[in-house]
Amino acid sequence: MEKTTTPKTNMVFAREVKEGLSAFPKHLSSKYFYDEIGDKLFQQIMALPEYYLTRAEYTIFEQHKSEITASFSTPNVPFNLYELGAGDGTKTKLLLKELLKQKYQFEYRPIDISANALAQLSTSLTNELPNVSVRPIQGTYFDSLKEMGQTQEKKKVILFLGSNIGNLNHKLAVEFLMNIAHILNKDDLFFMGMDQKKHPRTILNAYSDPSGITAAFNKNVLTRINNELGGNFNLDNFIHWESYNPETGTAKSYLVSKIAQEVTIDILEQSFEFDAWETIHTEISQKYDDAMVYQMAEDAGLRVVNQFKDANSTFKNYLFTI
Ligand code: AVJ
Repeated sequence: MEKTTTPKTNMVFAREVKEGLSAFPKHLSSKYFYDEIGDKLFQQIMALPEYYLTRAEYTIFEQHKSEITASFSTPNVPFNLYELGAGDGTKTKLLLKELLKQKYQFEYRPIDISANALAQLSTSLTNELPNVSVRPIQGTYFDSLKEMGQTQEKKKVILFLGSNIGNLNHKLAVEFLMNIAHILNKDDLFFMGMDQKKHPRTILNAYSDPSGITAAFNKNVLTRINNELGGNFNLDNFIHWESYNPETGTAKSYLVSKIAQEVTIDILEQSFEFDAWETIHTEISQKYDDAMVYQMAEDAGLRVVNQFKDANSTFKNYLFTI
């Protein structure tokens, strides 16, 4: 009989885990934090008192929504509003409301890898903002960018919020921005949220909450290896550790092995040795300043045309064109 309860083995996941745990130092990608459990943990992170990012960006939208939407377009120029990694849309709804109020002609096109997340977002928009026309796109950033580039249509405004770019290292971030530059036409816009350098303690606290939710989020990659690849990680044998380098603006998350141990992953038919206090690097969350942003834009063929910030410059949203 077919086993329908076992999740389909993700071969890309298996290959990347094998590579990451065979490397020195060991690493795993933060993109694997996000499954149904991981999505819920991230929702809880956004509600933590220490995790200032979401609230800061929300405040920027509340305080500057009319200037922000006015910088996107005018009521007589219709456009498509794309959003990469739309999530639950709490912040975007503020902008959508304002666009409706100002009688802009637009279609909202949220893009997400998770069909489930898109379905939930569509339902909540139908209930809360029935006058917004919504056409979701299910897929990876990469595929959807390709699709956007091929369809020569209306003006486009692309949103990439929440400092999601911060999960990419410098080289990958510039490559990503180059892909954006490539699909933008003359009047198109790219609107991106980027967390800013600030007191190192504030940043460390945002990624090491005493309630342990961030630790659980980080360890979710091990849970997924256990469930989806037949691993036998004992989560209690690892601690979550955060570092922040104020010189580079890079926050890094690690899982640190408390003891010497061996972990077996059935699907890989392989065991991996950990020395006591050996690390697995799992995430980077880059913090920016204007000099960095302007340099990255220049390297990618983009131009900063506007920026919006909260009172303490905790967080900024930059508007780019080609
Ligand atoms: C969703 C990538 C913006 O890096 O701040 C939150 C993910 N990791 N706490 C971030 C995250 C740990 C978050 N991003």
